[in-house]
Amino acid sequence: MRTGTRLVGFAVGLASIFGATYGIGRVVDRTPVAESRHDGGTESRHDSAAVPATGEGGDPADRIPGGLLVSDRGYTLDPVDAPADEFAFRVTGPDGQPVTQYDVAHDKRMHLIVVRRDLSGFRHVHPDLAPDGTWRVGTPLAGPGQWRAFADFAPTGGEPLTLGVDVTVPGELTERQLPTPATSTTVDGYTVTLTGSPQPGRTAPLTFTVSRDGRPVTDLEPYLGAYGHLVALRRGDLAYLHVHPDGTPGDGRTRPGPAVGFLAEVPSAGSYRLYLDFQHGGTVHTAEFTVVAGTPPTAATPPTGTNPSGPAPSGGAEHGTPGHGHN
Ligand SMILES: [Cu+2]
Repeated sequence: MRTGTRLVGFAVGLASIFGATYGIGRVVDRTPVAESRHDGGTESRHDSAAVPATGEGGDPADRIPGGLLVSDRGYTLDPVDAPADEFAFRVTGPDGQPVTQYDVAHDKRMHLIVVRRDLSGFRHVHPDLAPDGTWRVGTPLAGPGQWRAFADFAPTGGEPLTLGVDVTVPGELTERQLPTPATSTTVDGYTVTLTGSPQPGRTAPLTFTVSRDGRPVTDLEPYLGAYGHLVALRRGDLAYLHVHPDGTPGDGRTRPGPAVGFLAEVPSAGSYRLYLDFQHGGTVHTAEFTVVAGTPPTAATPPTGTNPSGPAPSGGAEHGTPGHGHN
């Protein structure tokens, strides 16, 4: 464990709650901060680079879902000290040096996802790379808690990777219950409904339908090269699944809403939290759903038939309600 002098005292309360995790606070700075720069990079697209680094091959690490390892295939996620309003990290490569060359995937060279261990507080941001290999972004950590930070990237010359690290933000912790499974949610005035159900070990379609004020939204804007960007996290260990859209803008068949389709495969039965980023009106919105994998697919009811009065439990999900704690 790293030295975390600012965690003294705070760690006492957390230790009993998160016995299996380790916290790091502001780690000791080891490198002078280089001036951050915006760099669009080469905008080569990697839509076809959909294969996660894990999940194939004979290496034991290949069978582990993404995001569970802080170090994999010689690459290590390494948070560095930063001002309170920033989050900063590096990725060190097989040679022990910070990686400075990254391929663009989904329009960006680095996708940073953060979420509390209780699956609240999800943010998906894009840091800026300094010449010395330090990534910096205005901190996405919205308050106290035990957070997980995922770096989703493809080092030039290497395979795509998602590494994860725990980060503790000191303060009074209020653990949130995982919302119950539902097929409809609202965010920023939009109603998003979900049809389909993730199935362990095989690919299943997930379709999100976006409406606003009772009308289908048909002018979604491309975000990260798609009309939606979906991350799924497994309850219990926060295994990370970056799910890829079924179709891309301009391919002749993919329309800008109201439906946004994905093909998803989850590694096991259990509860997952889905985070759908979509852009409309120049703003990115995130719709969140709790789903239980391993239950029969929900009926493909048209979105207009959805009860707007609130989250309706999906059929067959009752035995997977939060609090069961099986994984
Ligand atoms: Cu991203």
